[in-house]
Amino acid sequence: MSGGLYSTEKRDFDTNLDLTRIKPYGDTMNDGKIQLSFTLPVEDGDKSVEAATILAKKMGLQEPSVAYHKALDKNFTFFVVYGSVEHTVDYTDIHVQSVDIHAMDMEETDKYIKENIKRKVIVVGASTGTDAHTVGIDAIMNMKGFAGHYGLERYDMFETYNLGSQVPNEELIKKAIEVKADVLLVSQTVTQKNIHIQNLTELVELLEAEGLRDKVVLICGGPRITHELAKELGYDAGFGPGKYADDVATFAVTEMAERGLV
Ligand code: B12
Repeated sequence: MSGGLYSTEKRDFDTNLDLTRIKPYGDTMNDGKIQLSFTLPVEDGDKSVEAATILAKKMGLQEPSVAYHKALDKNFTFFVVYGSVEHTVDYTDIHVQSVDIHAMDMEETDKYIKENIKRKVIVVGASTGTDAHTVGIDAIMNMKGFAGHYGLERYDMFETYNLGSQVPNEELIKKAIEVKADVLLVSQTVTQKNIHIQNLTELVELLEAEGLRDKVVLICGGPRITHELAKELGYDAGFGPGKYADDVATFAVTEMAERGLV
């Protein structure tokens, strides 16, 4: 995207910008200003404000100031701290793996399926493990879709099964076998204690044990899922925020056609 927000070319609106040494932007270029929030397990008051300031200094923030603090209850206080970071990042030296496709729209994808797969594509999706967040998987699958992008249920050429949330991996696999799924969609929102890695890895292992891994297109998604992480965990692709049914549908059907899963 030449000249766009993510361009690595020199931008001319601020001559102080050096993409080999970027810093957070607050009010002026390179001021390094950031804001962070956290909770301390102590009573609200001058002493806990000082504790928050010391903590921010120890984290490397220059001139930290507590902009906001509020008692959550007697023994817990929430803080918002402002300060500057010294560190810089060489933006020109960053290379990330992402799904490199031009997303087709709904009509184009339906046409692609009719011409290349010649039957309906069967999709089973769920939020797995203990994860109760459904909005992400619904955004991809539901008829009405999300942010102006229709979900897979609306496509003529997808047959979809959205199993909802807190679905054990075994149940997802059982459904996949029952309906002869071509594509499995897994949503993981909660990442505390790396529970998403555990759930996602377990699913790959179970699919391998059932001899199913190579027979399906396996896709995961969620707010902290990157394509790189998904590939590392043995998935075909991973989609995070800003990705919609169009991206997922395009990837799934082109992957099926390329792998001869027709
Ligand atoms: C709504 C919500 C809830 C609701 C969920 C209701 C529901 N039916 O979904 C309720 C209240 C139940 C809930 C509960 C909890 N929540 Co909650 N919740 C949220 C909240 C506010 C919004 C999430 C959301 O709907 N986002 C909108 C969707 C559209 O975004 P998305 O999921 O990222 O989806 C997009 C992409 O990621 C991608 N995508 C997502 N899934 C998939 C799947 C596939 C296959 C593909 C291809 C793409 C894809 O496509 C989507 C569209 O672009 C977030 C905070 C926030 N503002 O994000 C916290 C948040 C996710 N929750 C959090 C937590 C901690 C919890 C609880 C543990 C709280 C508690 N202590 O009880 C519980 C967990 C319950 C459980 N067992 O899972 C944390 C997670 C922190 C972490 N890193 O793990 C967050 C970030 C809040 C926070 N700041 O602490 N939560």
